Amino acid sequence: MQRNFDIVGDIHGHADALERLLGRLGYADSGDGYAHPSRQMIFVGDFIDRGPDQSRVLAIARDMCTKGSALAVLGNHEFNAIGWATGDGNGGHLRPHTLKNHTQHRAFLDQLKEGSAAYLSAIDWFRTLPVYLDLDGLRVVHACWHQPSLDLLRPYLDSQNRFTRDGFLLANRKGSDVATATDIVLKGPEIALPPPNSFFDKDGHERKEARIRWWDRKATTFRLAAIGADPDNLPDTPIGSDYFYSASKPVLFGHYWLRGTPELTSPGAACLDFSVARAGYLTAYRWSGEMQLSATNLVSVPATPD
Ligand SMILES: [Mn+2]
Repeated sequence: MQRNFDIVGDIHGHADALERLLGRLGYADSGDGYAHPSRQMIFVGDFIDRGPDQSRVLAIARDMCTKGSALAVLGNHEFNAIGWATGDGNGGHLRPHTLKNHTQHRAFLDQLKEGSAAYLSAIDWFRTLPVYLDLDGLRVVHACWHQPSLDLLRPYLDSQNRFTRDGFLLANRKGSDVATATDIVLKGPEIALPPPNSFFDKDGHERKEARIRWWDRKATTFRLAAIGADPDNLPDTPIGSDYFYSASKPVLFGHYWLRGTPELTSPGAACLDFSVARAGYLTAYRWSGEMQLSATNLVSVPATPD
């Protein structure tokens, strides 16, 4: 039987927006968690960090996953949360407790109360999330579907595409093939700009690598493909990368903090992160078996109701 899915972008602790979106999509909570009579939800990850109601977001999503009303994949923020909570065997942690890492994770640590039963339970749940879903007619991943990276990760994932214990350790070992592939899949590919080109990101840091619009097959030059850089500062030279998605099965993903009114990024690859955590939109795609995605199937709610 054809399964119908509503795929939802990054939530980052915005439980009110999630509940409004669930309502818009016809999911109701009759006392036993949110469910839809004929559809399932899929979360693209990044439930946590930044937003005000992270515990409530986790309660809603986890309950839906437990009861079969939803599926979910691992986001880079959950990956980082597991690393923050996991010892490295030398008195430190897989994700170092630096000021920068703490700042990024602080709202979660404060709201869940680091070390509490609720906190440990959330980390345990994150460990059960698959890196990707390859379903009948549909693919879901947090940041980028890149088959060579997914193939490389294969030995480090279990039969349900979750990191094995050793796989997770290697994925945190900077510079390893496994860590590089994990970064591409959970954070998206970056390509070195031809020297001497560089640009300054939103935090004022000079960057010599650019994230690219891997979902847009027409974005063939640095100027067209780079994200977060002023196009005038980028060369008009071809990228020449294997990151562009060309499979016939559509892929849905989040992660990219896109701005403005939600729109379809591509008929074969749709980003669903329209920055609910920056006063944007929480966005879903209502998928009912189509091979070519359509903008008419996007459903959004604003971060705060009008
Ligand atoms: Mn992300």
